[in-house]
Amino acid sequence: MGTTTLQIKHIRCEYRDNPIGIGSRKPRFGWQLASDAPGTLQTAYRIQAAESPEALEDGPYVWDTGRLESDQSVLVEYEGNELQAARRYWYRVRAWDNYGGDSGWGDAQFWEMGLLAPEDWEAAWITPDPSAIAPESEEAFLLRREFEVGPAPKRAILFATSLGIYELELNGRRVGDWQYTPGWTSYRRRLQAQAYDVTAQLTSGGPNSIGATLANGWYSGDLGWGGARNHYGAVRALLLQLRIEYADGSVETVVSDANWRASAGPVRMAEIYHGETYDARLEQEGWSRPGFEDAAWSPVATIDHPKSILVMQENEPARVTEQLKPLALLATPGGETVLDMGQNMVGRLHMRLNLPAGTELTFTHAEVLDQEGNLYIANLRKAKQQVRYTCKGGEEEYESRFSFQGFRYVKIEGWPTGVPLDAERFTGHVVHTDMAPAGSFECSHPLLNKLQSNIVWGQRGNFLDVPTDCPQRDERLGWTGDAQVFVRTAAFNYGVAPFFAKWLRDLKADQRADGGVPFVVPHILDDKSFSSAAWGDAAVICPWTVYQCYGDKRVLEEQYESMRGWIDYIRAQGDNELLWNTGFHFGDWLGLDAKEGSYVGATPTDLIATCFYAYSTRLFAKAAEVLGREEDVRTYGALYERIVEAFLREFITPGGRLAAHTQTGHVLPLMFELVDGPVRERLARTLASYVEEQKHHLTTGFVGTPYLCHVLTDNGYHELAVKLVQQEEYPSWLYSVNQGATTIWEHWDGLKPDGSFWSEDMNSFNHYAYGAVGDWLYRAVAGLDMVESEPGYKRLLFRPRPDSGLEYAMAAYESAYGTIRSEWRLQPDGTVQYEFEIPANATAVVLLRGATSQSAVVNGGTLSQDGAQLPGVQRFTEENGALRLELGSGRYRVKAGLGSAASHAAVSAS
Ligand code: RAM
Repeated sequence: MGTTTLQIKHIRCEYRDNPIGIGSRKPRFGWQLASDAPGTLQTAYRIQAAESPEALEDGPYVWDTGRLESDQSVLVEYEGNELQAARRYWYRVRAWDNYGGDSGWGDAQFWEMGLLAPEDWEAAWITPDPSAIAPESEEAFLLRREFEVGPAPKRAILFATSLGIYELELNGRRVGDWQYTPGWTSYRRRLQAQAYDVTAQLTSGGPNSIGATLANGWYSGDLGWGGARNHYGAVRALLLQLRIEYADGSVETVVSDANWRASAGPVRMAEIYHGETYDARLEQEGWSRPGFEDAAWSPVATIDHPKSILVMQENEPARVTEQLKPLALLATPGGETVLDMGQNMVGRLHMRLNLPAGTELTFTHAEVLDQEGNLYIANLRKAKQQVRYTCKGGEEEYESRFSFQGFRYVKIEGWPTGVPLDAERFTGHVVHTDMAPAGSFECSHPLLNKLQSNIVWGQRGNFLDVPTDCPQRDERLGWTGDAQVFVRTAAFNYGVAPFFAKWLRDLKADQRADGGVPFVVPHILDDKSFSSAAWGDAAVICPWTVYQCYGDKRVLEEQYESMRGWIDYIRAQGDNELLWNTGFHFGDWLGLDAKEGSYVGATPTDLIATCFYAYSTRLFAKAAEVLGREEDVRTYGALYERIVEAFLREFITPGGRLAAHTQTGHVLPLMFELVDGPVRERLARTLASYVEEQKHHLTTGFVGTPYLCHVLTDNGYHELAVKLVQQEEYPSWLYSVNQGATTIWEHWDGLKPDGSFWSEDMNSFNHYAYGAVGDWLYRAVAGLDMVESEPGYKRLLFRPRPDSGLEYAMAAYESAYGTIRSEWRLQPDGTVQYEFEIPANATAVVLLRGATSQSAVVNGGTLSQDGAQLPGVQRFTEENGALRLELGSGRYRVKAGLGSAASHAAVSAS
């Protein structure tokens, strides 16, 4: 035992605590270390896994790494005996550190495997007999079955999936709290199954009953703005398998088969876009409990549907994550009764009612009120977002479970006159993929803090199993471009590795043989809706970003051929393999410099396409390097160089001017580092002058906006970037904030200064794309970043910029290693107080512009001659007008001067 207090905590399997239903045959493990000693690094670890907690003590083990000298504490891959379907494994982890500390064994954890192969499924796909219930009916139908359970079941796991959305009940109680299962994937090739531990819900030694409700959902409901239904098929079906294990090791299985019964139920209509119609009088008391009389129910039919497409749930499930109380009950000038939830949210309205039986209520959901203050629904296009509820009488509770709405306001119709309407009876249930909250950003500017909140709400509203463009109109699709621009910001706010890993597998599944990438994933549009620059680049940028933010190499391995496919696709376009100047592109979508009547910004699409081609090729070459694919490193590295040369020849004049006079045109080559030296300086200067000429306004659209502030900051114009983001007049981020936005808008002027709206055909008030400025707030304003060569926040880069016009900024982030924090605050005496937090087994480079080693005070001590004397401080140097500290884990308070603006030359982090 060493002298330190090394502890092991937060032990995870595949990003989760004690998960069940794991589909990977090589799950990965991670843990965090805690220690009082600054500069703690892991030097070795040991993992043991066994089939019972007892066997963890002295075997037999299915895996024992022995003591392994390694600093890896994140995503350590299983390498033991072959794992068996539906089996639970126990594991424990121990670590040693650089001070000789030994954590001892951490608490025993488990993970449990799901069904792994088609043969593991004994169940049959079932659907109501079509002669009794029409397969294409709008209603959600019910399926049920009774079964016997022997005495003292030890463990019962229920596996289920469906064509359509299902919800299960067991003995009258809901199974789990997951919403909209099985989620949305490229259903033709991939369908997720869920696993639920229902041991506690079973009645031991007696009759039990399962009930399932099955609605259309994404599978067979209305999807896409064309009004088409049945994208994946017209027949909904359920596949269910309950595995009951007894103490003596025997196993019984209850499956979906021809013995089930079917019926219509209270959900008369349920659609993702349109809402739900529910007649509570049609509820059948006790339908999912044993003993229910189902003689009047109809038989079910079994159908053929492949089981080879089944995968276990890959990302976190969607859940109700927050409940909002209405802010107000409004009587609008038009005479409407409207609940104001105070927040543009996604999910559904939960209600407690006590009205006469047969009362019919209608709830219409909307994002905004119009100029007069009445409900505005024109921007929903064909999506009805309407819930109709017929009361059964007495105290009753309801929320739509097979449809979700994007809304802040709800109009209530049909409330009986004379009965007071109490807003307290309504609650907004916020639903999204239950990603682990990760980051927070705060600064001295209240409107920027509101912007950050709006970005987070935009993410919550649009990360409902798939990264969607918007959650309210007849769209709600996995637009690749939107996901690509937002992924880095998303990864700051929440843990999104499983969420993107899943979606990227769908991208790969829907990618064409020629490498073309659909506009939306899952792909449900027509055959032509493929392969726009900056949209298709999601195939490369998203996996790379997940790798960067989590150090997750598997996502690169899995997507590698998909990434290459996209590059090769571009290369094959037109007759010049180095420029991309053919085909359809969305361009700088919604750029303000677009011609009248067009959505495509003024930046030439071939410039955008070639910039992204270069960028994706470079990222692919980097991925090849990470995975050790030497030949690809050479081939694609050389291709990248040639694309850059071709780009320079085509778009930069011999004098170093860019041939496109737009902000976005300048942003891209700077951001993607296609220009260097004097050309870089000139482009940056020109970009800055455009922003100045526009009086600190942007003109950028989807493609330029995410990077605009970054390139200003990185090229010596940080103050200008801060001015830009503080701009309150239209067009700007804060314009919408001042207009009362609680989410990010699709258009800079979704709501115009006079209260009128942008055109109703495309005006979402919950579109996260422009929220992509969030990652700049974290990285550039608060200074929380990482060194690219040690991804996943193994080596941090703190580069705070107090010389910005703000007084204070703070960012915190829950990394795989633990909490990271960067904070700075201007002091009345003109110095800056910095605070940094670095978790164990991570290190940091800190760059403090204007600070000197003579005057800086670190945790109350001076650096003086021998920096190593200060605990945790490993090295310090002064370079390019900045103090550079290398720190080990721990908490640091640094007080330092700010220097003069002139001393703030670009400082690098290598
Ligand atoms: C709109 C979507 C999305 C965008 C595409 C090009 O329909 O809302 O945000 O990526 O167009």
